[in-house]
This record gives sequence, structure tokens and C-alpha cells, in this order.
Amino acid sequence: MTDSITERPALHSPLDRGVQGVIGKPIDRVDGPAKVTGAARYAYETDPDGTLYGHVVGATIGRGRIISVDADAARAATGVVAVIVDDARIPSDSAGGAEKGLPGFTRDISYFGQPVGIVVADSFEAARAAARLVRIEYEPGEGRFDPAAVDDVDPEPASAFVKNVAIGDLDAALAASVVTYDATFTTPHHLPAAMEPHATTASWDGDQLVLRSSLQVLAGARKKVAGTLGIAAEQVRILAPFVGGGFGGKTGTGTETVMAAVAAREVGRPVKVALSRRQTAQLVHRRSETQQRIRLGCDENGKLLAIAQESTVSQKDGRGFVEPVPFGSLPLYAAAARRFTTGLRRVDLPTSGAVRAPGEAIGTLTLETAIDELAEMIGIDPVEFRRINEPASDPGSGKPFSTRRMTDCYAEGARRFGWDAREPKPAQRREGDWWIGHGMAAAFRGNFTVESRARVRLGGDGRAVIETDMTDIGTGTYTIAAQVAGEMLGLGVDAVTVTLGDTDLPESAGSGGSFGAGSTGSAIALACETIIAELAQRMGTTPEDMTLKDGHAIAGNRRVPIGELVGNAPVAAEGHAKPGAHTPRSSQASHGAHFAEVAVHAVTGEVRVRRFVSVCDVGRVLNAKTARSQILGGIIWGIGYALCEEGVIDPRTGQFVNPDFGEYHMPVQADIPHIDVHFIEQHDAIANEVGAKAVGELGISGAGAAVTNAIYNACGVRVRDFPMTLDKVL
Ligand code: MCN
Ligand code: MOS
Repeated sequence: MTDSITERPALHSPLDRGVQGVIGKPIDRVDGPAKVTGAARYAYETDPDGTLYGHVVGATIGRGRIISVDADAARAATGVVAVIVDDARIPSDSAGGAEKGLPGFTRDISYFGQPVGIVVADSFEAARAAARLVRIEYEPGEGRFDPAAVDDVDPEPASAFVKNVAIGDLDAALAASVVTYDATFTTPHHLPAAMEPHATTASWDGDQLVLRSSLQVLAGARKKVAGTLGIAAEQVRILAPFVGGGFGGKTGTGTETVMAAVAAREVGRPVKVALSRRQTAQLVHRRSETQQRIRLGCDENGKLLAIAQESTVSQKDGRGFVEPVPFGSLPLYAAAARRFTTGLRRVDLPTSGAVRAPGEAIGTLTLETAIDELAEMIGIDPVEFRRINEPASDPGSGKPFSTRRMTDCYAEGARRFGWDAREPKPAQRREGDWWIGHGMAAAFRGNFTVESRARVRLGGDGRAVIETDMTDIGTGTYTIAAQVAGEMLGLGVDAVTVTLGDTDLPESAGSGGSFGAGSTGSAIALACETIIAELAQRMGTTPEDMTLKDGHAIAGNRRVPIGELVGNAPVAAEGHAKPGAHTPRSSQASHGAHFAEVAVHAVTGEVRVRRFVSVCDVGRVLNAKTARSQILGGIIWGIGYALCEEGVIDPRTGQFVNPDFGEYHMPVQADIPHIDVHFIEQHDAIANEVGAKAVGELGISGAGAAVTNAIYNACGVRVRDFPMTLDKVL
């Protein structure tokens, strides 16, 4: 099928030739030394002269109205410089993922923690203490705090990113099936808990605002901040050279960003604001809880005839984001009758928004568990069952896949894991008090190329400088940017300086949707192409007949240092990557297969993940080490979603009762075994110029289901209410 699409004109591609030998290599992070020595400064660590501290004041009810505010005691407290509460300049809503500028202050409270104001003081402690002295009287209202108790479901929210799908006659296909499956799963609220707090240091120079912020996508944030403050985007500069994790929570802008800007303007001095952990849970955004009914049917040969995933999710009023539950499920399997729906309940809870692998993370956790169940019902090995149902083209759109190595991932994963030795029947293996089991699941992450620009300059010193507003949120952007340019221009990574995270630089897609590396990498490669053409001209040859290696241009028997070729006339170019002309005609994604071995304690129900193997198809791997780290991180999230992560909301007040690392349980080092990650590389020439596809969110998809399926294989227990804590497994 794929050959019906002509590939986009390839770069004459030093990347494919790999003469310099840096692309794809497991090179250590170029920003590593700066990070471990503390030279890398994060948003809250910059102190322009005279910086003051801001602390956000939040509502202490989940629904109702403010009757009165008394800030006298706060204003009189030691060290306090300003108290801005109950004020039109304070945005009325949580800012994470805001689509537009935020509306100004309202006395109507629609979620617990809603920002009401900010206190500015000469120390962090003074600001926090004074924030507690602000007296607010409320008239509490009736809140919709328990999504499951909200009867009203919008069956087809207009804003949904994934539209409802109804293809073929589902009921007839189920009736014609030899085996059918029908079960309902629930997944809880999840929090995007980055290590670095959500923080901003804001300073004004006349009417120019400089924000040192921990954000993922700077160009978008700049527009949103400007919209909220009622100023032009050109008046805002955002700097984010280092970001200590975001996981979706730092897309859009942040409450702390707008609040710091408002406060700094009021006091005429720089102000910095960091959200506490508790505030992070309230003011950033959660991944919506979900209810998912999954129905499947297959014929006697295991061929799926029907597949349905009907979900409900929740969102507060006035917000458009709808957790796209079926996003990863849609293109997984061929089945003629298909139904995927996402209904929406309106609640008075913190905004729900994009958390790492929106939709896929929880939609494949359930679907891949259900597929395992159906495979067992029809008596076919789960790997074989998936192979039987591998689609030839995207079963939703009918479009050909750009590249898809899913079945190779199954085969290679099974081989590496030793799947042949698995006992097909549950509860067959026991080691002392532990039941041992094996499970697997498919992984899927859609791939997008998003418009991105990068500038590359080559100087007379033979060094290259890359400039773009792209961020590195822990992913490895600095390193892969240096690798792409190094390979293109024949330079070692130490001869490439990468400057990121500044809205004064060319606008990129930012870090989000796992489109950052492919999109920005392509912009860099395109800029290098222009530079190569110029160098070839100076060499009196063509790009095809010139090789760049180890800082030299080589053509025929001539070998000229690049610095000499550049001389006093630096060569600079801007690359502009965009979705290819073929993108709308193809279906693009990264794929993978996860295999897990677990031990389940026969007496306590404790689950230990003992072994994990993952084989992934992500197009070109830009850096084998950072790409592996991304998959590792994703798998750990998947294991957490299966076994322990759960944001618990008090249905009486609408507040998270476990908004910190002590109570919101995530897997720690001791919970994670050695993870074997292997890549099947096939450069995807249709996806983008560097042939690289999504990595950042792929690992989560399906990882939890490999664990749930292994638990079943170990002890015969299925749990459909996540997380599978030991009380449920027992
Ligand atoms: N990479 C590669 N080869 C490819 C693609 C990527 O080697 N073909 C590697 C590179 O090191 C690249 C990294 O993987 O820097 C991630 O690339 P990509 O998949 O394009 O993702 P983004 O750059 O867009 O990063 C965002 C993505 C998302 S959407 C979330 S959410 C997420 C994630 O990355 N949040 C993270 N991974 C995270 N990792 C860390 N440490 N912290 C976060 O907050
Ligand atoms: Mo990732 S949730 O798209 O920032």
C-alpha cells in the first residue's frame, strides 16, 4: 500500500550516508554537565535585581461565590509589599492548556483552588504566610464533584479532537461473532507531576515583559499571556532554556506565569512565583477520569468483526479539551464494524487537559487488556491474535500507513522476551509464595509534523550555532539538535552550539504531541541543506559531489577546513519544516510491542514487575540513548497507571486529597526492573525530512496492559477498575 505515495524529495541526505557518524548514536546529553553542576538555571533560579516573591491565593471551596474579601491582615504582615486579590487583573481560571487569553476575575468559584489573588513579599516565607491571612467569606454552592454522579452526558462534544466513529453495523457484527466480549473499565484522574515546579520569574522593562518560565511551547504561551494581559505578543519575551519536566502540564501557559506578570507590573519590580505541589494539582490540569465500555467480537479464526470503545470523560465548564480516549485504539486493528465514541460530563473540578499520551495512555490500557481477554476466549495466542488482526491500511480512514512495522515489533519482542516459554493457561507457575505470569500488548502513538523554524549559522571558526525557540524538557532536544546539524555539516557535536528556549528566536512547534524532535530536527536539517549548497558553491562543486566530515569539506582530491571555506563570510540559513504534501494522504504513527513478566504474591496480592521488553518502531532514531530514556520513562508511567497512580478527589469538596508525592503513588526505582528497549529502524521519508517519528509518548501506550495481562497469566485475576492495587488483585 505504501508505494502508492511518492516519498517527499529526500534531502541529498548526509543523514542517510552517516559519514560523520553522529546521527542516531547514543551520545551523552550535551547539556548534561551544565545540569549536574548547577550551571543550568531554571525559571525560579533567576533573580534579576530586586526580585520579590509571589504566592498565589486560591479559593478554599469547590463551588460557590465570594461574598467578601478582607486583606487587611495580609497587607499589614511583615515583609508584605502588595496584596492583589479580588481584582479584575487576576485571571479567573486555571491557565494550563488555556485556549485563549484568560478571562478576568470573577467572584464565582467553579473549582477548588481557583486563583483569587496573589501576595507579594520580600521572602517566599512571608508571601506564603501572608497569603493565609487573606480572609474570604463564601456562599457555598452545590458542586458537581463526582463525575460518575453526573447524569447529563454530551454524547458528541463539538470540540472533541477525536470525532465519534460509527462504521458498519456493530450489533449485526457482534451477533455474527463466534465469541463476544463486553466489559466496562474505569480509570482515575491522573496528574502530570513534573519534578521542577511550575514557576515564573517576571520582570518589566517599560512596557516590555520578560518571563523566565517553565513552559513547553513558547510561541503559543506568548500569545496566551499577551491575550490575558491585553498587550501585544511582541511585548512579551519568554525564556525557558531549561525545563525540568512538563508531561503536558506545561503546554499552554500557567497561572503562575500570568500572576507573576500582573504582580511585577503592580510593584514595579521583578516577581517570581512557584506553585506548591498542592497548587499544581489544582491549578495545572488533570487527565480526566474515564469510563470505557469495550465490546469486541471475532469469528472462529480470531478475525475481529466488531470493535467498540465507548467512553465518557469529564471537563469543567468553558473548557474545550476532551480526553481523546480512542486516539490510539482507532488504527490498531482491522474490524469492519467499528464504533468509538467519547461523551462528556461537565463537572466543577480542575480543568482536564493533555497529560503525556492523551487518550492513548488510558485507551490502550483498557483495549489491550480486552484484546488479551478475547484472544484467550477464542483460544489463540495473544501475539498471534494481534497478527491476525493487523490492518493493511488505516482501518478508520482507509489511508495507507506511511510506514508500520507493528508485526515486526511483535516478532522481535516475542523473540527477545522468550514468549515461546509462556504458559498459555493462568496460574501455572509458582515460585515460593509468588505466582509468575507473562503478558504483552501493542503500543501506538500518532505522528505529526508541525510547522517549525530553526536558524543555523556557520562561522569562520568552523563552528555551527543553532537557534530556535524549541525547548528541552528533559527529552534531549539539545543533543539531537547538535547531532542533526553535526551529521549534516560534518562536525562533531562539540563543534555545534545549540541555543533554545527564547521567543526572540525562530518559532518552533515546541515540546508537545511528541512532534518536537521530528519537526525541529527537520527545520535544522533544512537550514543545513541551504548551508551545504552554499559551501558546495564555494568549493566549486555540487552538494552531491562534496563530503563534509570532521570539520572539512572534501571534493575530489581537495580537503578544505570548513572554517577556511567560511572565512569572513559566515553562512546562515533558516529552515522551515512543515507537514508534507503527502501527510493528508497517509496515516502516520510510531508503533511498538511491550512484553512483561510479573510476580504476584499469593498471600498479599502484591505485584512486582520483574522483566520488561519493549520493541519500538519510531522511524529514524536520532539518539539511541535519549530515545531509549524516553521509552523507559513512558513504560514507567504505564506501569504506574496499571498499578498505583490515582488522583483522589473528595466528592464533598471537590479537592484532591492526595496532591503530593507522598500520597499520589508513582513507581520508584525499586519498583522498576531492567527494561530492554530495542528499536526497529525504518526512516519514514513521508513523515518529515529527518524521517523521525514520535518517541516521547509511545512508551506509555500499552505498557500498563502488558502488566495487567501478565497479572492475569500469573494468577487468573482481572481487574477493570484502575489502578490494580493489591486489595483488588487479592
Ligand atoms: N527521539 C529520538 N528519535 C526520534 C524521536 C525522538 O531519538 N525519532 C528522542 C530525542 O531525544 C527527543 C526525544 O526523543 O528529544 C523526544 O522527542 P519527541 O518524541 O519528538 O517528543 P517532544 O520533543 O515533542 O517532547 C514532548 C514529549 C511529550 S508530548 C511529553 S508529554 C513528554 C515527553 O516528550 N514529556 C516529558 N517526554 C518527556 N520526557 C521528560 N524527561 N520530561 C517530560 O516532561
Ligand atoms: Mo505532551 S501531553 O503532548 O505535552
